Amino acid sequence: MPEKYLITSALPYANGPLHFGHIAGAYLPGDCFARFQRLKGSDVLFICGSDEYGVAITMSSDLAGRTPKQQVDIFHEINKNFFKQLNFSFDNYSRTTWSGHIPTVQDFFLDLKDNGYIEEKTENHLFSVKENKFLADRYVIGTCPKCGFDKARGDECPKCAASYEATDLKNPKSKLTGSDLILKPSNHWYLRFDKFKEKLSDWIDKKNWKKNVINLAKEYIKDLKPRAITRDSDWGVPLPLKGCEGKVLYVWFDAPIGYISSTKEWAEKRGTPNAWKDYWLDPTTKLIHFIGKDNIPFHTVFFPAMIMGQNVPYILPYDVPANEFFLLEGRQFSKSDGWYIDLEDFFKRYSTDQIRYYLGSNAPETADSEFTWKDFQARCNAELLGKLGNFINRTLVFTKNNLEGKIPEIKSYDGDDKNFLSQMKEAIQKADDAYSNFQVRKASQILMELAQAANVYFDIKKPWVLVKDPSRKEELHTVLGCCLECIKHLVLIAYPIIPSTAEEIWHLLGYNSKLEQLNWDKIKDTPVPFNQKINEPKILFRKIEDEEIAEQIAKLKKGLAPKDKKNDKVDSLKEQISFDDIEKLDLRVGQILSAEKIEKSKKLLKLKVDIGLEERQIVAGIGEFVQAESLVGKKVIVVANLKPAKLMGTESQGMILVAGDKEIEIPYIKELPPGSIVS
Ligand code: B3M
Ligand code: ZN
Repeated sequence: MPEKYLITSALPYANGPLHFGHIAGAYLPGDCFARFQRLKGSDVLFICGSDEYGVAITMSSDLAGRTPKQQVDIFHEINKNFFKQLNFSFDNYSRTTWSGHIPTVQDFFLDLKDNGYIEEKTENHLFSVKENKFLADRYVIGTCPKCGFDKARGDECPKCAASYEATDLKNPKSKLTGSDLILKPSNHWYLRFDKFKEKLSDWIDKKNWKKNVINLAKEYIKDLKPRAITRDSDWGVPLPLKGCEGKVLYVWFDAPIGYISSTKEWAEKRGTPNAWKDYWLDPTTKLIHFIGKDNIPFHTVFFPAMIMGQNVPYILPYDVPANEFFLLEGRQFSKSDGWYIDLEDFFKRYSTDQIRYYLGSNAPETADSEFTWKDFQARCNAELLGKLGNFINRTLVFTKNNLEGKIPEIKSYDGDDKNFLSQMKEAIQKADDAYSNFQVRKASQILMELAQAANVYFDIKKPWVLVKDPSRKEELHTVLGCCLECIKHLVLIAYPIIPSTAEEIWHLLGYNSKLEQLNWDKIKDTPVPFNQKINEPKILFRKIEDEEIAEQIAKLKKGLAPKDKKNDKVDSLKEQISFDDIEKLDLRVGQILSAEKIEKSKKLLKLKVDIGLEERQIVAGIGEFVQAESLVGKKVIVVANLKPAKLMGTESQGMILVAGDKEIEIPYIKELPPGSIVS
């Protein structure tokens, strides 16, 4: 029986675009593991999706002037596409607003309640007099009770991963208004996590997980207290009790159950609605949660306790490989601070496998690691191109030019050949171990060490000398035979990290099959067939030039520099107009329904705008300054009585108001509906 793996990557909040910082920790390692296990013949299901409830969403949608639903609709699509662009192999990418999620979560709650683990209590909660409401989670900011970090959130500390009640924070304040908070009684439902102490400790004692994961989990188990699992909000999974309107379940109660509901959605989509049980209810399934270190307590303590306390025999995690953080040139990625990589621009210049390799070879497995443009260039040029690409290219070109493009037969071996072959065997075994133990970084090192050893072998054997001497034909065949065999080994080791390049090399070696449908051990043990015709060699990786890296670094630094608020030159004022002239303008609030680039134009965006009375198509010259998707849902000021005109062949029925010309800022309307008059 093949091993069965249920692999999850943390469900990202659909409240903003993901960046490489997220990908390196909880996502790429999950994808590499899933791809490796499939190649090993395991039965694999790889699950993810958007986390769409909770304060992380409502707060960001408030700030963006959108409804929570509009917010999650936008970022679910953007993030899903980002994963597609990175060639992720999720079997399902769901969202927690999927209808099947709600009953699954509510059943958890009702079971836990029936089993005596949930109680209703009236306790003091943080209340903002100024805003006249209770504040929780990210609406509260204060000093972490554990590490003293002064910008800790109401439910968890982004610095030390501590998780607590908002009332535990020192000096709590409203995140939005900065106002002081008072304590006021309110009723909520509490999960008696304290009742799971013993069961959790016995369970975790048998685990052989990463040290930091085990240690943090144990620390939490020691100190388990009842915790509020409800919130006052209209955005979330409703509490399934009568008379509790306006109460929803806390996002960390519903989100991990999203792994189960995403699997249910997968099963429904493929027409076998019960297939999720083959994974979640089979005790031999190995459930692996790939997460960032800040999510450790929820995956190793709170979610397992919830599973233990309800009635469905769901499996508990087999392992929780939590990774550290991935930074950008020494500090956290932050779009609002200008410290980020423009992804659209990135993918115009670089390939998916270049970034996958870079993130994999630099994965923050044991300590924080970082993206630096120089290191990205060095790894792409010196390793992917200089070691791997170079060896593959010189071998294939030599085979094409001197052996009629056919795999030669190996008839005899000398010591060097044998040594080279055993290096391949050893590398494959080491890579197998590394991938099995979630060590992508190590696997990438093994890949490059083998490529380097192969280049050394090629140089020592000098096939360009052998080919000139007909009496050394057999030797020549052995050398090229060994090199081609080595390419096969490199393909296998490379596949989980750079799958499309690996498929391409596999094809260049003359195979018609798809690597992903084959088996690691079979490929390893079957020599590349004698006489197989290779395909036309081609360059696999492009060299990254110094100038383009200098340009990227300059762009990053410019993004960070404080914006010069004062214009060097302020345009002089236009001629005065009368109030009647103003009266002629019909300005309205319009909501942008869609936004797309107009082909062949750098600047123009085609917008569909709802102006209350009708839908308009407006062409705006702002494409250089904003990402089209980021406009969707926003409310802007529209000149509604401007005569229609054609811009690059596209009709524009109005104009939107923006400030600035070299750099622009768009004034957004927060509350008023489309159609409202602006005067
Ligand atoms: N969305 C937290 C985060 O993105 C959260 C993970 C949920 S996993 C069930 O950091
Ligand atoms: Zn802390």
